[in-house]
Amino acid sequence: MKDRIYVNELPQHVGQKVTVAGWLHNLRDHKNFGFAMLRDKTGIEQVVLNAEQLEQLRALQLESVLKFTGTVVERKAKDPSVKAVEIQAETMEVLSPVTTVAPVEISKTDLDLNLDTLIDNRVVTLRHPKQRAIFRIQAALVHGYRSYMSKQGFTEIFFPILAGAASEGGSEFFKVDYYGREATLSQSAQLYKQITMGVYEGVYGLSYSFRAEKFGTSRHLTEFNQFEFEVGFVDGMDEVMDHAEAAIREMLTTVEKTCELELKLLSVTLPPVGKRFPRVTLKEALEAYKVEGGVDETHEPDLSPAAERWLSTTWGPKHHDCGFVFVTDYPATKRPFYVKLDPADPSNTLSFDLVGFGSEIISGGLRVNKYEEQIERLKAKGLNPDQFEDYLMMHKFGIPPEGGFGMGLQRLTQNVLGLANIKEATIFPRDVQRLRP
Ligand code: AMO
Repeated sequence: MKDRIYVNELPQHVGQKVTVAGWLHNLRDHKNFGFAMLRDKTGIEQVVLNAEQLEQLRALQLESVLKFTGTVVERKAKDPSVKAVEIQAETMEVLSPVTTVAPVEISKTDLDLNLDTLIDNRVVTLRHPKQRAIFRIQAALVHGYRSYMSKQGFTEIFFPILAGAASEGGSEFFKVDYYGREATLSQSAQLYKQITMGVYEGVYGLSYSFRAEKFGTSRHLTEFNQFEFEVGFVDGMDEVMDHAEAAIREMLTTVEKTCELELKLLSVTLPPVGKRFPRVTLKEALEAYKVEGGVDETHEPDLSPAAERWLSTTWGPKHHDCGFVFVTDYPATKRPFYVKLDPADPSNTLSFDLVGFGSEIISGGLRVNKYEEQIERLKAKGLNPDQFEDYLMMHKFGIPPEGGFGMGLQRLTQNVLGLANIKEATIFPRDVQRLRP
C-alpha cells in the first residue's frame, strides 16, 4: 500500500499527516468521540475518532480492516521515558468489514484459553500479540541457523517429503497412496543428507518430519520440522557437537538482537549458555542424577523425561551456568541403523543428544560410512538391505567419515520460551486427533 507507514514508525512522524492501516483491535466508545486501537504487524496504536467515524465503527465488529489518514500528535504516556503518540483521524476507510463477533476476545492482555480452544480458533488467536511473538521468535531462530550454516560455506538442501522407505527404522510412518503404489511420508532427511556427503561435505536444511506413533505427550507432534545438518571428513564427534553448539549460540543471539520486544512481551529470559556446553556420557549423566538428583535410573538405557529436565534446568545451570547439556555414548540398542558403533565397545555408539532447557532438542552422531558395515547394521536391526538400495549405493561409491544431527524446530522453540506444550510452539499443530485448522 503506497504511502502507508507502520505503527512502530509513528513516533518519528509527530506533527505530520500519515496513512496507517490494520485491524480494529479494540474500540473505546466515549459517546461523542472514541478511540480505535489499530493493530498492524508492528504493534498497536490509538486513533482518535470523531463522532461520525465512531458511529460507522459501532456498526462493525473488532478485526475489521481499516485505513486511516490523520495527523500524528504526542500524548501523555504511562511510562514517561516512552514517547507516546496517537493519530487524530481525518479520513477512515473500511477495507474489510467484520460483522461476526470473534469467538475469543483477543484484545485482552492474556488469552487465558485452554490449548484446544486456542488451537481450534487459531485463525483468530494467532492475531494476539503474544501468539504472534512466539512465531516471530521461531522465525529468528531459523534465520540464525541459516546464517551460521551459510557462513561455514555449507550448502542448503531441500529434501523430499515423499519417500519409498522409512529412514528411522521401525513401523512408525504414514503411508500414502502414490499412484496405486505405497509411499511413506519422510520421518527425517537422514538418508538424503548422508547421500549428499558424496558431494558437498557440509549441508543443512529445514526438513519436514512425520512420525506416526500415537503420541499423547507435551513434547511430540506427528508433523514437525528439523534443522538438518551433516558434515564430512570429520575427526570425531566433537566436531559435530561444536557445530551444533555454535549454531545454537548464533540462533539465540539472533533472537536477542531482533526480537527484543517479543521477548519482553512474553516475559522470557533466554536460557543461560555458559562458556561451553558441558559434554557428559549417558552413564555420567545418570550417575549425577542418582547422586545429586536423588533418583536412581542408572540401570536405564536412556534418559527419562524427568532426568532430561533435571540435567538441563538444574545440573547444567548449577555447574556450568548452561541450560544445554550434550549427552554422549548411547547403547546400540537405542540408536538407529545408520549410527556408528564405538570401535572400542560395539555395544556402544558414537552418538549424542543435546538436552536443551527441559528436554532433548537434538539427536546426532557419527554415521556408518562403509558398505559392508552398513549391511551388517541393517541386518542387526532386522531391516532388509534390499529396501535400502539407493542409500547403500552411496556407501559403495565413497563416503568420507561423517556425522551430523537433527534438531527439532518446535521442540527448541518450546524449551527456549518455556512453553508447557509443544503445540504452543507450532503454528498449525497436527497430533493424533487434530488435522485442523
Ligand atoms: P530424532 O528422531 O531423535 O533423530 O529427531 C531429532 C529431533 O527432532 C525432534 N523430534 C520431534 N519433535 C516433535 N515431535 C516429535 N515427534 C519429534 N521427534 C523428534 C527432537 C529430536 O531431538 N535423523 C535423526 C537425527 C540425526 O541423527 O541427524 C533423527 O531424526 O528435537
